Amino acid sequence: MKIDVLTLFPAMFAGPLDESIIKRARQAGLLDLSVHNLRDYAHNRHKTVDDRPFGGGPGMLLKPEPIFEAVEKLARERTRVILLSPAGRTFNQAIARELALQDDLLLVVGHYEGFDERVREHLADDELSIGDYVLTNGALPAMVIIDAVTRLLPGALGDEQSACEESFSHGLLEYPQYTRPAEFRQWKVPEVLLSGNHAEIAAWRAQQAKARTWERRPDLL
Ligand code: 4FV
Repeated sequence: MKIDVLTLFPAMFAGPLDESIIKRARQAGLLDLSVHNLRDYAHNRHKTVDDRPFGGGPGMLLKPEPIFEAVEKLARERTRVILLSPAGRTFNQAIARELALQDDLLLVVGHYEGFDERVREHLADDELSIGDYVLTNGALPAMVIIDAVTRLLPGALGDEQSACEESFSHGLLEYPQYTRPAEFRQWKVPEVLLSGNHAEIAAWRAQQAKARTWERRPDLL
């Protein structure tokens, strides 16, 4: 998969995407990730990428010209251009699975008060929000999406099993899990998990996942 990121803070992407599973996926060629500086597509003396909103109001907006020039240079035929902003559809595991089937994503990171509307109307294929709260900039949302999508790429996770046994994989929260010691400070691991009876273990886990989802996230049911 190829992912390009267009942002005013390329340096923020160094670190979180250079470790562990994402690092291995990049080294294994499963993910080809490139981060581009939007300011490189602003050509006046001050490399201006933002301006005041018409009609007044607080803050600055990202200008259309640098974004259109960058996207038209970086995007290929099958590239899916995605804006990151609080006004987007809320990202979730189903959307992560959807994006993991694409070959090519171009993530346009929001900054300041957001985008000139013509970017949304004439350039974006999709718009995603990682949640109903306002961040200082869209770099973290882009990293969240890159992480959630990359781990779904075939071969990215060591043991394939784990991607399908986790929260949201069946629309439920994950069942409780335990590891050694079987007794810690008099707190014992549920007997059924020590029984070796896989049918009973699977039934207990399914019941626990439903109960936990009902208690904490009935909206998922
Ligand atoms: C955001 C979100 C988000 C809004 C102002 C960046 C900030 C600044 N992006 N999901 N929540 N963006 O808060 O995606 O432009």
